[in-house]
Amino acid sequence: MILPSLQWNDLATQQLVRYEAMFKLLDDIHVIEDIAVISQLIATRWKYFANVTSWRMVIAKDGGFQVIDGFRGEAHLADVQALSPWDKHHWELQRPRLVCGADPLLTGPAPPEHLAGKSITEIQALQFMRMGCCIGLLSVAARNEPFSELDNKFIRLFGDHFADRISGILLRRQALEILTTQATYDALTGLLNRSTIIDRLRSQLAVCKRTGQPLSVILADIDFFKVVNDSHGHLAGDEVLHEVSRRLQMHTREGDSLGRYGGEEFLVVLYPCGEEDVTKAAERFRRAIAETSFGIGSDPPIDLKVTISLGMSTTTGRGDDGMQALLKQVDKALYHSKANGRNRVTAS
Ligand code: GH3
Ligand code: MG
Ligand code: MG
Repeated sequence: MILPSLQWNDLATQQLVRYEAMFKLLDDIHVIEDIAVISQLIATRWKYFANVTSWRMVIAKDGGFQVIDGFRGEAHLADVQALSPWDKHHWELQRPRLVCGADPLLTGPAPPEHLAGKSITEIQALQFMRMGCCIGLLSVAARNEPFSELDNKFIRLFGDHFADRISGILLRRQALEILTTQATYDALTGLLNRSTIIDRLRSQLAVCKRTGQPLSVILADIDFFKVVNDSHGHLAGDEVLHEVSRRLQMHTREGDSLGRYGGEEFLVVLYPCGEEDVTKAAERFRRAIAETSFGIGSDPPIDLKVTISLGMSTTTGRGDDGMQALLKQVDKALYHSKANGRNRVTAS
């Protein structure tokens, strides 16, 4: 009579230890945001609560997939655009599948190399479905003996959390990237937006003050832009803005910054760049717009002559003159270009 109760106790204790190992790992991965670190922890500790020797987790990511392979206590991560035949087959199957080593029904694609081999007895492929879509696929291999009932429970429970954790991190990253892009770039032109180009100017000015190397700014404004809107409509105006931006960007040196400063105004921050070089750059910008006419719209495209007026200013960072003073100067120079006939460059 004593023996069965002892066996029961042993089993219960063993089960408890395995549960604790799993929940400890769940706790640990819950506070980590780095997918590589999470994967490494899992690769080291999965064996403490289930007979899983090697595994692969596939998660949808940015139109492709993140593939995490675990074997011999190591995790390996890769981003792929297309799934391997095994993963594709099971991703699309959308129902769990158990493949036994000696399974006469073992048809279909071969498993990944690290999930195969003589001592592997079974492979489970589990899909994780959310709102009717597959978000993840877990393939796990058992060595020496088949998965027990308890293994199956642990694998499903843990795999579910694992898939949610990784896809949650990927989704948050994606959302953050979108927000950062929206906060940095102007939606119409794709150039840096006003606040970002001003931030760039502020930080470059700080470097200029430290090094004493000259910094220059160019302010460009499209001439008679209101007429474009009034004569051809706002959409045509938007197309002109887009094309002006593209041409200015093409002629902006790497390391310099170009942003949409206002409606039809553009600010270029050039560093390091002295008076001689900024004059050449401003002329380059002016010609890039004025020398080739714009084909706007289609059916048929309207041929538009577009010009810009520019102001430029250079500082060596000496004295107390800050960013506002520099912006004021360059604005004044632009005003002179406008007053003196437009389609020209003026230095302050
Ligand atoms: P000037 O040569 O003196 O600069 O004349 P202008 O007509 O270019 O200048 P004004 O300030 O009178 O008009 C600027 C116009 O730019 C008015 C405004 O509706 C237009 N604008 C500003 N932002 C946008 C935009 O995002 N899209 C379009 N289509 N037009 C815009
Ligand atoms: Mg204008
Ligand atoms: Mg303007």
